[in-house]
Amino acid sequence: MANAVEQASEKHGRISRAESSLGAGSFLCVLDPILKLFEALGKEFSNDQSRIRELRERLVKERFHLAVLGQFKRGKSTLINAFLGEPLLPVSVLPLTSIPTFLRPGPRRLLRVFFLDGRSEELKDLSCGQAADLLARYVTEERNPENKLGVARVEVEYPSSALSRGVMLIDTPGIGSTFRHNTDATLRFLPQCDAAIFVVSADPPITEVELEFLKAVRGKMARLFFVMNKADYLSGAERDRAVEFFKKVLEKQVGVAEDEPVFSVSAKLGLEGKSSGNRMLWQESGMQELQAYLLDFLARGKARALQLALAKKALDVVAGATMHIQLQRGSLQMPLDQLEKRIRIFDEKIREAERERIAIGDLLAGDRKRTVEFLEEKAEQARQKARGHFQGITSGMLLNAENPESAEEKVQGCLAEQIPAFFEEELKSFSGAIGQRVSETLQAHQERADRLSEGIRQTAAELFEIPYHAPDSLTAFEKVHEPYWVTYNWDTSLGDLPVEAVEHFLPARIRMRRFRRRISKDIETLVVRNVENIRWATLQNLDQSFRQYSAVLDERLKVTVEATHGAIQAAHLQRKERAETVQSEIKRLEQKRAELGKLEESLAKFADLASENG
Ligand SMILES: Nc1nc2c(ncn2[C@@H]2O[C@H](COP(=O)(O)OP(=O)(O)OP(=O)(O)O)[C@@H](O)[C@H]2O)c(=O)[nH]1
Ligand SMILES: [Mg+2]
Repeated sequence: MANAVEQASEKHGRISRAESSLGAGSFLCVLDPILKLFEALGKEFSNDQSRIRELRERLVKERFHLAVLGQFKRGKSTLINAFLGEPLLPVSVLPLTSIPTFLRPGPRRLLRVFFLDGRSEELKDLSCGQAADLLARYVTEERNPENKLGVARVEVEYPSSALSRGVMLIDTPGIGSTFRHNTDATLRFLPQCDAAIFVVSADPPITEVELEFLKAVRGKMARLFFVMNKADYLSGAERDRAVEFFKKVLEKQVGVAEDEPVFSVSAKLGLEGKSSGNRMLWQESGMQELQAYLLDFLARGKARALQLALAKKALDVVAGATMHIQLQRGSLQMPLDQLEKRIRIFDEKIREAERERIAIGDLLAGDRKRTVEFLEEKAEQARQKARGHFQGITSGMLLNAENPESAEEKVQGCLAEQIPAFFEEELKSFSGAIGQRVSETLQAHQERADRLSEGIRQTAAELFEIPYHAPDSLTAFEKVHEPYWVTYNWDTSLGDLPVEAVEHFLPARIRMRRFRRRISKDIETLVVRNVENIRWATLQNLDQSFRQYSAVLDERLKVTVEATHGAIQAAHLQRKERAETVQSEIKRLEQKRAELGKLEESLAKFADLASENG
């Protein structure tokens, strides 16, 4: 393995260059002064401060996300299976993976499923076959069509050396298939990736969709690796030509460096080789070289790539803060009559934004109401289904029963046994459907809210003639989906059925009829109680999602207004009430702006390196 690492590194000679450019720990030396500077700037910058603090935490904890990306059916899942040496992830000739699947090393196989509605489920001590079957159930288009189960993501812990060094390997849904929601799932998930393996296939050559996607992805990743899969379709000479062609396209159309390696592999043969212990096949498949290169990168370049990814996010925060300072300074310097004129225009913009926020609130309330109606419909369907199911079972049991007393015991036992599994399954499909609906609804509002915040910032930038910075989106929505754990206690029996004393003296036929009536009533009670259990919990969850989302929107708008309108008004007040302090404040802001500019330059160095390597 060491040999292959050396060969691969020497051949591609890239990692060492990145490694030597910036020393270890230097990123913290930039982040910490930024934090200090925000602190010195005052509480108006506390939001910027907490965002940088979050990035710092990720850096210190070294949480590194390496995604496998590409168009559908290029062999992304097969490639990960080849690394693992086992057919864990579902693979098919049809567009398949529909949910991002996170794999990390762990002592034993374990699966965690996170649902869109915030629930999660943990399945432990699995064999490879069991884990593969469960994965197929949750993450494939075939068994979870259009994500009916409402799965947000799945995490797998897996004992494998291919996943060592604290990396989270992520299988993603293929882009560009007729299943638009799969493309959306991957696009939404991109901000969480630090680096990616971009998979194309030798046959056919790269498509327009892949190129567009690649262009969009490139700027977001600290590091991209290029893999041309399915090399077994081509002869040696054809393969070389295909790689050359791919490299040219990357260079000309995406601006990728000429010496960027492209790994030609056959994931299929690699999996065969690794799982059967056939070293020759593993080597010939090209997988050995790719794995060696990646392991070397992870050993030497992972920390760096994580820093680079975080640098980009930090640059976003710094650009926002810079705009804030510039607004403050501009408002202090501008002739007073001009400032007041602009404030009047801006006041109007803020009032308009507030009206828009109210309109969004109304739409949100309408959507909540419609989602609750949808939930009620689903609850009714669940009641009908449960009624049909349990009455079907009991009437089958009662059909041949001769003695009501022994039938009663059997029916009760059977209900107690079947109810938990039936309602667990119902809960999954029920809250899955609601979770999906809530997620889609809130996503639409997210875009509206983004436009609202952007409009305010843009107006401020235009009015005060400072450069405009478009902020990163998607942060508000992610926060809404914090997972939680729930254990349900299903109602399985009503205790002893009340039997009237007189009943013992009635003929068996009549006792049976009475018993049937009673059991039917009791099934109804059990169905209503258990469905209510699901309905109530889902309704709470739904309400919480809408409430939290609304609060996040308000907070976001408040932060934007404070950083623009608030900054300008504070400057105006200072000029009116403490005119003598204005000059020293301008000086202080200029000094802070200069300091922040220097720190921004250092951050940009990290980001530049990222795009150079990407
Ligand atoms: N001949 C050949 N077939 C391969 C290779 N890798 C994958 N395949 C086949 O290509 C098909 C798609 O593979 P998957 O791994 O499911 O592809 P994917 O990119 O994960 O697909 P989506 O999840 O739909 O995006 C399957 O039939 C695989 O067996 C390879 O190296 N050679
Ligand atoms: Mg797949």
